[in-house]
Amino acid sequence: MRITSLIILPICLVTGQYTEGCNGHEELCSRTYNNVSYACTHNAYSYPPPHTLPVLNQEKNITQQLQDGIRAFMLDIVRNKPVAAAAAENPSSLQGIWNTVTSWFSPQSNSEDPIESIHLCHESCLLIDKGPLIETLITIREFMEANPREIITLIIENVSGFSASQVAPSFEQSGLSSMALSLQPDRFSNDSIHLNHYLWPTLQEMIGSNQRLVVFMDDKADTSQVSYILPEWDYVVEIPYANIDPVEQFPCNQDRPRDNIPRDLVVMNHFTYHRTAVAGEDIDTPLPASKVKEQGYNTLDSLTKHWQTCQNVWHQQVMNFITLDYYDIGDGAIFQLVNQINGISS
Ligand SMILES: *[C@@H]1O[C@H](CO)[C@@H](O)[C@H](O)[C@H]1NC(C)=O
Ligand SMILES: *[C@@H]1O[C@H](CO)[C@@H](O)[C@H](O)[C@H]1NC(C)=O
Ligand SMILES: *[C@@H]1O[C@H](CO)[C@@H](O)[C@H](O)[C@H]1NC(C)=O
Ligand SMILES: CC(=O)N[C@H]1CO[C@H](CO)[C@@H](O)[C@@H]1O
Repeated sequence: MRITSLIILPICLVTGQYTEGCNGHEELCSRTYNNVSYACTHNAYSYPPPHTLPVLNQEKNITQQLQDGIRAFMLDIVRNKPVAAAAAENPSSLQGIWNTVTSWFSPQSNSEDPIESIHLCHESCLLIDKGPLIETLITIREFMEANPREIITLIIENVSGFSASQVAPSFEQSGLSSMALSLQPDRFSNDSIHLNHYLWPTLQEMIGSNQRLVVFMDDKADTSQVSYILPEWDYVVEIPYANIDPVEQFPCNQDRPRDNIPRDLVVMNHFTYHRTAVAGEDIDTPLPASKVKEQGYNTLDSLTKHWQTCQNVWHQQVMNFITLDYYDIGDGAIFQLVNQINGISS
């Protein structure tokens, strides 16, 4: 008897909290990947510490985000570059001066190793540096292994312009690449509306084949080199993200790419920036959590209003990635909206 309980304990530890349905709901199993809405965090890695600088977009770490139900993550990858190289960049612009100053204080790696040099940072690695991308990928891999019925999406902003081949080793060594979806040439189909229309698998198919991770990258994706790093703008459009507080009505127009051709998936950005003029230049910083709360941006009311407007603009196309700063503010409204979009009652 004692032995039985000793054996059960470790099994319990590795068993995840999400054990039924597809992304937690039976109703979603037969839906295609692009016909589902997912809760998404903007700059998912930008959580404390540091606590006080105006660079944060989240309060919770990635583990907590996963446990709370976030299923899509926007991640910025930046070269953690040697001091001299950083200082030599754009020396005359305000951004260049900023880069130079920050580079003096930034703990820099001289490594050219792709795994060591690709960090999760916001523009510069001084103010916020969440370490090598691979560390966060390992966190995600551990969650996905413990929760084998969950579908996760990564939207990577390639700030430093890494090649897909440079990014791939982090995925391979974290163990995530084996779970990443590659697209099959015979599943492309031309509808007259969407560019590159793909017959996405259902969530159940993704779970069955254990291809449960979808990776998009905004720049330099090259599927002939790395099949699972998908070019974001072939399949995804984003509505405007540069919304300056105070926002009366969040916009829904197609912002990126600006070709007015719909894609299979839509990012509904719903976060704001605080704008300060410094020496004639506008500096936009994420709105602090206290302000997000005060302005009610993350309430169900604000989110629903925005979503309804977008539904009209997008002729009922599903808003796939509901993207927030400080998703934990708003009493879980992001999850309520996602469930509503997905037609889940509770
Ligand atoms: C999306 O899912 C809903 C609910 O199952 C279904 O009615 C609708 O036809 C699906 N749309 C597409 C484009 O597959
Ligand atoms: C993430 O945050 C939670 C609290 O929200 C904490 O318990 C946990 O230790 C943190 N994990 C890591 C890896 O820092
Ligand atoms: C879709 O359109 C592209 C370009 O117009 C064409 O090359 C391709 O063969 C078409 N695919 C199908 C399945 O008809
Ligand atoms: C969104 C973003 O920062 N994209 C950058 C990716 O890398 C290229 C090449 O360096 C830049 O031109 C883009 O601005």
